[in-house]
Amino acid sequence: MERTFIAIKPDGVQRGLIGEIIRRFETKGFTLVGLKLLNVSKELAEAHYSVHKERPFFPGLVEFITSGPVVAMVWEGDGVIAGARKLIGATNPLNAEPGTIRGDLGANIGRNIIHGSDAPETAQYEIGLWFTEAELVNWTPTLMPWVHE
Ligand code: IDP
Ligand code: MG
Repeated sequence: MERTFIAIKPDGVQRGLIGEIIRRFETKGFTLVGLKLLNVSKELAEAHYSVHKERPFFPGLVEFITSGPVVAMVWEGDGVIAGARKLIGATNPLNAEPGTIRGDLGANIGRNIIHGSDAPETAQYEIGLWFTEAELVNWTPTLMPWVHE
């Protein structure tokens, strides 16, 4: 089963969107296997966004992600990496389709509410960066036969 790393950024937490966002992943049929609320250190933020370290928005991005609590999650499911990106929508909420999290809930690229891994290698790196193995729960929801044939 595929796993992906999802984070509700400080704007999503401050705006009271935690429940709304988790609901969308749950009702889609993905399985929550890791969850924690934390203040992100500068080191973790820089490691998480290391691919963007040469970009002009990098310092502001690190400052933003460390500015308040973040909800870090791991979700599991068939095709969950690409599927979560679909639920999340385009990076700029102004271009994100209605029906997506960013399309429905966001209005600015610097406040786009949520992060999702963009590929299998990224998901593996990010899950290992944010969670220990002991923090991840292996379980199968009893409703699974009604989600997957
Ligand atoms: P993604 O979050 O959709 O994968 P990335 O291109 O990986 O988008 O960028 C990572 C994050 O960096 C974005 O979610 C957003 O918070 C921030 N970001 C990206 N481009 C810009 C920009 O042009 N201005 C400000 N922030 C940006
Ligand atoms: Mg990205």
